[in-house]
Amino acid sequence: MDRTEFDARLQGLIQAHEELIARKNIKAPGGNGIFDRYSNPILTAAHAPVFWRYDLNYETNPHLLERLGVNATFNAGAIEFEGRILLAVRVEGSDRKSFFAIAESASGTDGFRFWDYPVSMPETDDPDTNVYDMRLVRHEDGWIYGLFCTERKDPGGDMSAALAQCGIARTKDFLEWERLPDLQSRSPQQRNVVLHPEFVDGRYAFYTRPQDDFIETGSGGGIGWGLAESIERAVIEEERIIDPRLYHTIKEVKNGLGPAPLKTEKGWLHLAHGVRGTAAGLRYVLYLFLCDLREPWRVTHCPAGYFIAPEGEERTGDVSNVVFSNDWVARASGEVFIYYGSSDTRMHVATSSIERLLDYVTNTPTDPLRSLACVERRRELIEKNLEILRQIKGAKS
Ligand code: M1P
Repeated sequence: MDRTEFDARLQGLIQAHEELIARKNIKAPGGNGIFDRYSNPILTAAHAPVFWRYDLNYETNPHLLERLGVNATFNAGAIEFEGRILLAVRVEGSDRKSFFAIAESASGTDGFRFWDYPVSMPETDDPDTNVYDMRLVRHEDGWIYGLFCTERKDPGGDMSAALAQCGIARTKDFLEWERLPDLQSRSPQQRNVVLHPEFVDGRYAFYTRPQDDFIETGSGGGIGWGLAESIERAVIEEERIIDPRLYHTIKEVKNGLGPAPLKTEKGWLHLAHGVRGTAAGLRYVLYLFLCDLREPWRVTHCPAGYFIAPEGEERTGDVSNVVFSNDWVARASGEVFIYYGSSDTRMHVATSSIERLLDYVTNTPTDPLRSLACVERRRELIEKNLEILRQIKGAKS
């Protein structure tokens, strides 16, 4: 490639990237009243800056080849910071290693642009092989915490055997990160650990997801709860399951908390993922539940079934049939931005409001766990609705 061709191709790459970022995102038509999807993903691998991927020097890269590919951008932490929305995105290189990078948007629904440099997350004495799925929490102690999964090879296992634990870091500006020791608990593996934003009995409170194996939760599983005296050396001595797995539900195989809960007048509002097995593999959906304000470990409402399930292009990707959320943002207006990854490939946003979510979570019946009970409940609704429709028809004639 001569210099003129090189320059033209580079201009083309930069222009295509700018057009992608400038693309407006609008609410998708339809919807079920509970939340609104947006038409486009908010982040894809193609949103990674051109200068992260290509060597732009003609002398060292005369064919303008991509040197460091990006495979996917998904499962982001999210926070409102100085009036803008920041995402701590899980960026996965083509070498399979994930890292965090901050993407920023004024609207929260489009225009996300990565900061120039990804986060260089400090390591502990035991270096992480892979880090991912950060939950951002503004804690009442004054710090912003990022809790994430840190994965290392299991020295006792085969080539794929890994150990997952909870990494903890904190920041004030998303530029400097202080890494703290990993969370210690009695479980051999931990993923989907979330920090509660307030002290409970003067201690740090964590939602956990104990599991026996890297993929399988084993005999236990479920969303757990535990307290630690300190965050500088976080140790959970006792873990109790507050939201267990259940036979023939959306969370039969496993579940895990998404973001830290939102404090509302009716309780702590939670978003979580539930996983069930199918002949085509695992299916990940999102669900909501509510916990008591004074006893955040006590579930008060749990609507049956899923809140968001993969749809359309969300269904396919590196790990298909997955929606996964690890953060949401409640704005002062009551609007809620729900950020979720689809099929371990891209990021989306859906919007709702605290009012709509509380209506959904407090008025949707729980799972009766039997087909006949489900039919009877649906018949009651049909009967009431048919009466309303008869009245409407009568009023018209
Ligand atoms: O591949 C689907 C998801 O699998 C894991 O979630 P969980 O521990 O609940 O099974 C995580 O690796 C997550 O990042 C991923 O999206």
